[in-house]
Amino acid sequence: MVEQNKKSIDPATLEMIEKAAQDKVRVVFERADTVKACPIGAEGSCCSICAMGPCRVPLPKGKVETPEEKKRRTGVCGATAETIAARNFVRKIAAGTASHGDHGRKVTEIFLKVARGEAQEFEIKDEQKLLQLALDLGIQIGERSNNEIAIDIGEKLQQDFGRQEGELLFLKRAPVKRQEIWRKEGVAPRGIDREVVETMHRTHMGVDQDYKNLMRQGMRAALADGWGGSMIATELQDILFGNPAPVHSEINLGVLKDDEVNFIIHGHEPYLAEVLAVVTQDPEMVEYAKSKGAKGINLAGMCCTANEILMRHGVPIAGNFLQQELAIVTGAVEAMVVDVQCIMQGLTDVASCYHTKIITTDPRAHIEGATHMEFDEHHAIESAKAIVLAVIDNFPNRGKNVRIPQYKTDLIAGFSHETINYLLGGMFRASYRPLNDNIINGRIRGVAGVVGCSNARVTHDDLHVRLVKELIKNDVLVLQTGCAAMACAKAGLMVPEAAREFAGEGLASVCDAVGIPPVLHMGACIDNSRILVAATAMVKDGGLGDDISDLPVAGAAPEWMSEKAIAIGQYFVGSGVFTVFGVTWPTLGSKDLTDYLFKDYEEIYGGMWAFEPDPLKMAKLMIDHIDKKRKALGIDKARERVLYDMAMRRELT
Ligand code: XCC
Repeated sequence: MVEQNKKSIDPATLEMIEKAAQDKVRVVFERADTVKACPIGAEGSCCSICAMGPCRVPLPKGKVETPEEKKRRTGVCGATAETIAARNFVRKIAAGTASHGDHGRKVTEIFLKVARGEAQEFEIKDEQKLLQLALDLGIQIGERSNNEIAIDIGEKLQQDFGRQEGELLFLKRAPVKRQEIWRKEGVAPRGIDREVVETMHRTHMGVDQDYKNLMRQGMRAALADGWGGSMIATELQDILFGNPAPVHSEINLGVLKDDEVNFIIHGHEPYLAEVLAVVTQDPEMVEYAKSKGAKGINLAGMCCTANEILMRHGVPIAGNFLQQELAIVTGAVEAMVVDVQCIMQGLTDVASCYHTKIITTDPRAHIEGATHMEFDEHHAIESAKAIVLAVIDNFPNRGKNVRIPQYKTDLIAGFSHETINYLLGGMFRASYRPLNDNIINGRIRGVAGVVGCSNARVTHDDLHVRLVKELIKNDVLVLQTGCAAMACAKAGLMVPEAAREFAGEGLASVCDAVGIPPVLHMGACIDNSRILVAATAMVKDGGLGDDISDLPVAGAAPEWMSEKAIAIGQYFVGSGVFTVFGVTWPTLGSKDLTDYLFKDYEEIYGGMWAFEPDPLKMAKLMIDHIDKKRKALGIDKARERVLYDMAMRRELT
């Protein structure tokens, strides 16, 4: 149980937990106290895939197991702890890949509808990225219109979902050496859906019963996420809605307004949110809000939908995953409009204590007790307006029990791969050269991706912030997505001034020169694919080895909770990145499997998993790995450079 004052480091969150208690409203933090996590399930030792079980095969605590005892630790069918933990683990990967894959599929469908003129209220916003992608995919450009090119792109990428043979198209983007590893290991994904289906088949009772072979399929499914579903989603969203560029905004519950209609959009898929960003500014809608006594309409985001519209429109963020119910507890939210993923079912219960409406908008995600108003992309503006009107109509129902915590922080977001390229290299010679040079000369020690969720089993935001502060203090440039990015933004790490305040001298000097924060917001979790692209660009720029596994980089998800996080971690490991997770580790019930993922993987993939709940120890593991890679590259000495400070210069003259 997390102590009351240790539930979060965020003052806005703590204030609203207190208000929830006063209002006698049950929120996630309280449920986490009363619902105990199952220790056997947590270590992957419960098999529930057939009705002879569930069979529980936990690792005996406090004693060393004899080989005979280990042999007898099986389910009714004889499945070993290894097989059971591996099945559970790869099923998590399949669910994560399915979630990102289904997101990517829907983007592709909308992209095609737009190109075919069937969704006329959307248009292709980023021509440059469209043409670049056409070149990458070998699609003819010539005199053809953007829509004609887009149809070819959409149809070609759509085949990746149902492809039965061959390889996903974007695998070719990876360094050649990486592609060879995937082929040698037999883990190059064929089709996104095929890998998910095969994972489900192979984990059915009595199919694949060799944990290494199960993990091979798990790897193939995970790579189908990172280099498939997620990458397709990011690419096509950028083309359709615009490639993110640096944008200023604000974050935390303090972005809610006393005198305006507060409208929160929550979830992951950005189509409706894109339209809302425009429709809520519509003078007709603003007038309507005024007619109901409000001064205007205040759109704010939650979770990854928030990241999407932050990156492209600068829409402020109300908070991350664990703050979704707390936003309602303010009493100031007219509606929370949701799409898919990470939407707590507890929302409707909390909303019933205030005037807030929960509006579901996606046919795949209904919630009992919510109002369903389906978003129709064929009539995007009309259906968005219907939602906005319903939200405004709820403003007069706002009660007196309103308290908006007065905490919000400035941030700069919008660091897509292309933006980093321009910022580092300049408009006319965009490249990663300056980043590679600064890594080689030691000003930047390495690069870390710190991503993932918030989790009510640990102190909210605390692990993210402590880990990231430790990394930047040690000159590690940090790239972020998801709820992790929001935690660090709230802590003030995503403004350029943070470089001088928190970063080591080397990193701070580079940030000053380029004008960037030491912690870069790269978008939603689907946009972790941007980190793969950035890492590949570093390899291709030269001087840092010839594969992602040669780079002085590491990844972490210190407060992870979702199955998508496991899929993401696995595809980073499979792409050659050392990746550390906190909170809990879902294969601890099998030592053999855990050793395989933590140790043997390094031999096979050059990247491996680790588990470390303490953020400072986690930072140490990551920095040690970065230093190991620097040493292998022969650039470890560069860090011990002599700095000519003012006193030394005076001595010389
Ligand atoms: Fe969900 Fe993406 Fe996790 Fe946040 S970080 S809790 S998955 S919203 Ni993706």
